[in-house]
Amino acid sequence: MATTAASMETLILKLHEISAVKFGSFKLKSGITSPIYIDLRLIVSYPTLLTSISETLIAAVRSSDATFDVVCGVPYTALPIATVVSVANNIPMLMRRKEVKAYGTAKAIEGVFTPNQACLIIEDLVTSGASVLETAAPLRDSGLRVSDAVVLIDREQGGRENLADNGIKLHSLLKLSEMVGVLRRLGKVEEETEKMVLKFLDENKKVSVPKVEKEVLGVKLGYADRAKLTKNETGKKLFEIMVKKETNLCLAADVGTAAELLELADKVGHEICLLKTHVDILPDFTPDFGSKLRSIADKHNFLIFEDRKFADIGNTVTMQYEGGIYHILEWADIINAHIISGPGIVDGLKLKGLPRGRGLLLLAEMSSAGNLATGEYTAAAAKIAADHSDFVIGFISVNPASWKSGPVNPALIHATPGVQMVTGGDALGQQYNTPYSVIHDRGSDIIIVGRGIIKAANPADAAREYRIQGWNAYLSRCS
Ligand code: S5P
Repeated sequence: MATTAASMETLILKLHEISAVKFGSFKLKSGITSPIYIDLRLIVSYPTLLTSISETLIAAVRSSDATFDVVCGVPYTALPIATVVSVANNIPMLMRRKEVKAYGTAKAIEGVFTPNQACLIIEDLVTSGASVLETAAPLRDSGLRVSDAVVLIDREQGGRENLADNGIKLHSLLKLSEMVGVLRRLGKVEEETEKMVLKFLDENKKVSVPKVEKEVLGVKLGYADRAKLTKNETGKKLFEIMVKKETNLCLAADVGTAAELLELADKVGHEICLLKTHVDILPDFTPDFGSKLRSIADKHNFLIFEDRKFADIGNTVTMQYEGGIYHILEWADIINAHIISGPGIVDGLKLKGLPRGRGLLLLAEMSSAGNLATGEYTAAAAKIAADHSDFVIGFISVNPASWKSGPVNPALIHATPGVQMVTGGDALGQQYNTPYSVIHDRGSDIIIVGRGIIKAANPADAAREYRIQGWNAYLSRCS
């Protein structure tokens, strides 16, 4: 069915007739007072109207370039609309559970789907776009692609832009101003009222995503809550250590010898949640290195992260992880991998690591100038992580707040290298940001600091300073 101006007018008139469009003074969910209120919950009582809204919505999406395999309505008002769309067009539907606590678990989405299917979100009304994002987040966490949302009414208050920032294109049937214009033309509202609504819209063009909804999206969830969402035992333990020791500092222990490394680990162990090694730079490595480091880690309660940056095919990395002279699997709680070779690398590492309760970080971004881990590559890392959330505990990332694929499952952790007290870089392309900017502005969780600590006159004092700065940045992000 093509959407004609006449059919839109009929729809608007009908909505007005059933009092789904009200004029007066209304307090909205976002806190602002509006001279117009739209209540589309009523449409369940008017099956013909519900059918015609559903037909019009699907026609609008079909005339665009959007493609999708399944639909999902934003609970609750859009659920009947999505159901009618699904039944009338034989498109499978998914349901998002609204309970916040179920978020991030397999039960967050009801229905049958396969990873990488595209899901069209259906919504009745968009203001800030927060409700659509709340539904998009668990769909994406479950491995679905979400790039389009269709809505009956766009209140023109920043929703389109907020969704675009999160990689979702908004298809709207009606803009609020157009709707009021039609009602005015047909004599249903006074000129005065129309002016008031237009003035209100002009003054409230941008409604930011409200705080409470950011919390639902995981932006403001604390480490303690996120520990509860984590399926992987190492990921959970990491969050718990961070909370217990009040530290989000990872030491990059890039020192010259194993002896120095063990000494440093013991000196700064109480300040850190994680100690990162490059075991292949240690000339005095011996087979008991792992157990020695392990006992220091147990003494100070930190985890060990071997920054091996696996990059080969699945079969090869299983051998590199377990064998050779380093036997990384034996002593490292956490390892990391590039995704250049595709998801098979995760399957390979998981084969060995998961039975031992280990965790994997994916390199989604890098800190060095001119690196190629950007855009689509970063989005692919997010997708692989969502598909393997039993073993992948998070990412090496640089600016997760800017990811076009939107917020990831809050169970996943972000660890960011390239951190010093002042911005800058080294002579070989490393780029530094401050602890505050990494944790507060860029939405990361862990600062990875190497030379900022190990080259300091007193590494233990420097580690303490980084810990305090990193933790305060986290606290200010939460408040
Ligand atoms: O993109 C990256 C990824 C990593 S893991 N950029 C990095 O710098 N790293 C590692 O973080 C790097 O190998 C080094 O061990 C540490 C940064 O050290 P710093 O001395 O520059 O703080």
